[in-house]
Order: sequence, then structure tokens, then C-alpha cells
Amino acid sequence: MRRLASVLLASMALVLAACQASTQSSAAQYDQSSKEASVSPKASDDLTLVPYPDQVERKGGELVFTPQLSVMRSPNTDISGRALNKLFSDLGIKRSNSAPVEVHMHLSPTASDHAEGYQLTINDGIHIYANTDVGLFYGVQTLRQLLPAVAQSEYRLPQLHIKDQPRFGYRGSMVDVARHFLPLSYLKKHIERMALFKLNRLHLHLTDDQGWRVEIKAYPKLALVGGSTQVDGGGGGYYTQDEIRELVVYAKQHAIEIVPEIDMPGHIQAAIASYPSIACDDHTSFELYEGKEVGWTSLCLREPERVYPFVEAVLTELADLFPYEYLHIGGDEIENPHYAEFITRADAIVESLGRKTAAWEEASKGDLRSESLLQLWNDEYDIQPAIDKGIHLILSPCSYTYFDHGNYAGQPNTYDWCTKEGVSLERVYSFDPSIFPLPVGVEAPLWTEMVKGEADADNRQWPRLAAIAEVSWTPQAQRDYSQFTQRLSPLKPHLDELGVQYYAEPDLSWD
Ligand code: TNX
Repeated sequence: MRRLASVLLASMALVLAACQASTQSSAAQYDQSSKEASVSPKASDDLTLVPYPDQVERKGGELVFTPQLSVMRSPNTDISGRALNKLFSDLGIKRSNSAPVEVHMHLSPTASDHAEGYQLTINDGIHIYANTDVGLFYGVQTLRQLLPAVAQSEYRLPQLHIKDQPRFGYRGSMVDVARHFLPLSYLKKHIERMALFKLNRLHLHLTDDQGWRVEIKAYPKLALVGGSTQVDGGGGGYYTQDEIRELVVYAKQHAIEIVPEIDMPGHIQAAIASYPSIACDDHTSFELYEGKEVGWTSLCLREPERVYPFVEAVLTELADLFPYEYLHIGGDEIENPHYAEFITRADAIVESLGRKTAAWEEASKGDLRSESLLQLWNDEYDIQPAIDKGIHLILSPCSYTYFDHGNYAGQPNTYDWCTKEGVSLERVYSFDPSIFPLPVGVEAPLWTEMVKGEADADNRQWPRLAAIAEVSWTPQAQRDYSQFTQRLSPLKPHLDELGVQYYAEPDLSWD
């Protein structure tokens, strides 16, 4: 009954969303769902492409070539050019001006009406067109999936024409590096894997009760003390500002933007243990925390002078480090009479830094600017007050996208508070974002209370992130789970080459 009510509510919201489509501001760039009206045939299963492209036309023949290609590409195509060079060097394909088969990679203003769109034609050569470097980059990722994962003496590609663009502009993965720290090298690997599936937002949950993972020069103990441990103790760690800058460059090379999160005003014990004065004097504990409880810590909101200079200094350095549209201020799981005021003031600080605010759904209680993003995580949370203001949503409903829940029911070291059934690959794939109003896209959070390192992180994220990629890129009308699994199964060698320690999902025969 609740489900029916929420579907009805969501359909009403959809009508509302359609009415608002013509007046949407910058967030409209994200939402391509109205396009779906032009129903296309379902994806075919003999092309190893995930996410499946918007439009595919097979030509029947094959392009066959030995490992030599001649490459012509437009200037100012550094991102796609780098990706093409890497692809060819991984496959031992040499560039030679006298090679009979040509690769053309060109910027062309008429190639797509979407900044991330591209066209790929394979006939007696390979032609990628887009109106941005990022669009060309996605053309290269499609080519990468059509080619084998390792070098061959001869290559065969199907002749075809693809015209592609994403359904949503926000296609995200969140990694909680606070509960268990993951090194910079892992984040770089993760970025490469995300790019293969055209995911474009990496949300870093940088702080929580158990750890503070980013160096802040004005408050050095945050990282030095607050970063020194993690759940169950031992280890810990943090990223220096130089490392963050390196990560930002690396992400840009893979067409990925980072959404950095400082979780406030709750989930803040690591900072309190470093600087006790940001908590009220009657706070429960001023020690580092290595447990898993949530919802018991807070900045001292009733004494603003303890809080806002701290918040402003931290957000100022964060804005300096991360040159993106959004700063994520957290805002989850806290009861406090001054909560709404905190959200409003934190948003004003973000505005003064020339940025927009992203926050978890509860922040709808504050007076956020309408260009803010809220991240929905409880499937049935009443987000209507925010929708009424035109605030758009990052969709992370826990029963479809929480990867700290099992790949199957009862998987050891996974949570099941959101659903006892686990969050299977099929379940993730079945998510239809249009049941929610005003989506900018979809993001799968990996909370790491029980994720004890890279192997666990991979196991929880792959192959489920491939389903998130298709949910957020491919038109709904073209999605079909059984064809998805048939297209994803043969991509196993690509994931093996990238060293992914994926869960051997039975639906994929990946044993
Ligand atoms: C809820 S989802 C949290 C996290 C936990 C997670 C465990 C959200 C915004 N907060 O702090 O890690 O549940 O599943």
C-alpha cells in the first residue's frame, strides 16, 4: 500500500517535473529523461557494450586490421587523445601514417546536442565525432569495449553507426574513505574503472566519526589526529593537499568530477577528538572513535561562535582544492534543534565561496538555495518540500543502490537494515529513476564500516556499478536485464585487465 502510494505520488511528481522542464535552470542539463518518449527497440545482446548506447545501427560487415592505425584528430582534444593513446598502447597498436586503416577523431559542433554525446562510425575506418573533448572521450570508451582487453595480432570490429548520449548528466559512485581509509592509488584505479563505464561523478565521503581524511592547513590536527584511525582501529590515513590536487588532475583526464563531502553537523567525532572546542562542553566523549554507531555526535550548534569559523575555514580550503560546481556538506542522521539553521548557514558559506551545495536528504529541512542538490537515500523519504522549491535530486535509494548491502541476502560483512534481501545486480538494474521527481541522476554509495580494504571495496562495487552505469546512461525503453547480463559477461577480461576483484555474480558466469 505504501509502495502504491509512493508510485502515485511519484507519477504526480513526474507530471510536475514535465511542466517544469521548460523552466529548469542549470540542473536541466543533467536530465535527459523527456527524450525517452521516442521509444527505441531494446538493446541487442551481441555488442559488448555497457552502458548500451542511445542509438545503434549495425551495418553487417567487419573492419579487420593488424596492429597499425593512422590517427587524425582535432587540436584541443587532450582528454580523448590521451585515452586513445592509452588504449592503443595497451593493445600494442602502433600509430603509423602509412597504415591503411584510419582513425578520425574530430570536434564537430553538429555531432551531438549533448555535451557528453558522440557519434562513432566504423566502416573502412573508425570515426568519432563529438562537440566536446569529453564527448570524444566517451566515443573512445565505447571503442575500448568493442575491442579485446589484451593485444592481438589482428583486430575485428563490427561495422556500425552509434549516436549516443547519456540519459542523466550525474552518474555517480560514492566511496566512504572515512570508516575505512582507502589509499590514493585505489581511488585512481577506481576512476579508471568508472570511466570504462562512462560514470562521471566520484563522491568522496571524506569525513565521519571514525576518520578525517583530507589535510586542512588551518586545522592540521584534523588529518594528523582525526585521520589516525578507522573502524576497529589500526591503519587510518589521509590525503595531503598535494595528493588531492593529483587526484583532481587524474579525474579530469577521465572526464570525472569529484564531489567532496565534509559530513556536518553530525558524524563529526574525528574532528571533535582533534579540536574539542567545536563540541559543546557536555558532549559524550572527546576521544577518537573506532565503533560503528551513528547519530551520536554533533558540532556545538547552540554556540555558533564555536562552529561557524571552523566550518568556513574548512569549506574554504575544500573549495580551493576541488574546482567543481558542488561542495557536499553531509547533513545526515542528526537530531538537533538548531539543525535547519545550520544547513541554511552552511549553504550561505558555500554560496560565498561561489559554489553550490549538495547534501543528504534531511537537509531539506534547511533553507537551501534552489540550485542545491539533495541526495535521497531512504526510498520513501518525504522530499516534497525540496521538490516544491525546484531542488533536484541525486538518487541513492538504499534498497537499489546501497552497496554496503549484500550482493546476495546474508553476504557476510554487509548491512541489511534497508532490505533483508540484499541488493542484487538484478535489483540494482531494475531501478527506474523516473519514479522520483527531478532527478539529476543516480549514485551508488559504498559505506565502509565493514569494507576492510580494496578486495572488499571491489567485491561490493563490481559488477553492481556497471548496472548503475546503464541505469543512468541508457534510455529506460532500451533496458533489459537479460540482455544486459549477456553484454556484460564478455567484458570480464576488461575488468580482469584492470585488476578488479569483483563479486562472481552467478548471473554473469564470471567464476
Ligand atoms: C546511513 S546513508 C548512513 C551512513 C552509514 C550507512 C550504513 C547516510 C546518509 N548515512 O552513515 O554508513 O547508513 O548503511
